[in-house]
Amino acid sequence: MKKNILEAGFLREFTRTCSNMYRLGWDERNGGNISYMLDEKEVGEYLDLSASGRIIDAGFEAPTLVGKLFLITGTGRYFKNVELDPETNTGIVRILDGGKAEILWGYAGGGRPTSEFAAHLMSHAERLAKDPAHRVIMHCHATNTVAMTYVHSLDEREFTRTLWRMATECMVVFPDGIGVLPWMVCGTNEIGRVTADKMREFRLVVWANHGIFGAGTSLDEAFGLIETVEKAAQVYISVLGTPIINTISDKQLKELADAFHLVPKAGWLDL
Ligand code: 2HA
Ligand code: ZN
Repeated sequence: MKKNILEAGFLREFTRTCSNMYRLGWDERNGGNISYMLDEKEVGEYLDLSASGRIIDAGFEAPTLVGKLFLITGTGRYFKNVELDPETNTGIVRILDGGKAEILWGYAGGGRPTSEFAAHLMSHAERLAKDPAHRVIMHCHATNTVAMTYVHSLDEREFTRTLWRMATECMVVFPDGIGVLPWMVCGTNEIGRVTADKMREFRLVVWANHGIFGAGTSLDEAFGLIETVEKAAQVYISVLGTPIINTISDKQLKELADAFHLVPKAGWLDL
């Protein structure tokens, strides 16, 4: 007898995260998407994993992810509605070889995973290669982060340095910095590939004039990364145009990193 998946801890945490992000204003309409790599044994308590499901075309191959299970928001679905009806607005897929995926649960009524499936899966493959504990890729339209891409240089060293200064937390949360991509058409394998390439080096990738991607070993970690960037970007937008008379120096940023035993991205502090 299988347990009720609507009561599964991983599903509850996922749907609550979508609600939080919606209320923060980061996921208007169908904006944003999350994918969460699940533990097969845990999912097996809720679903019969030997039953075969609807096969979909993923549009690309992710050889190192074959056999892995992901809980992913659905394309065209609204974060606002995920917690109310997870079975329609999200789904669980198993990655198959040959660029296919099998729907094991969800996407009721004929849905499928997010339009940013490529960016998610390619990024999972890169993060997993770096860190076996990696689990989550999260994308949203965090307002101040997007605003900042209109008025700040998109040079990733400069972008990161500005954020490091805008809130003391930043150096502690993302000493490894932020990757920044110029505006591109979203929902394509091309943007997926360049995002994943950045994910080799960074856990955070900003898409100029669009949004941000965060990677983490848990939903909380990916969310916390994005939340910290967004807070600092909010401070930046709040003081924009006003002469800065107090800031955090590179020497102080180094002291901060040392105090927390962290190594800032090499060469990104002027010491
Ligand atoms: O899911 O956010 O980037 C809708 C989007 C596309
Ligand atoms: Zn988006």
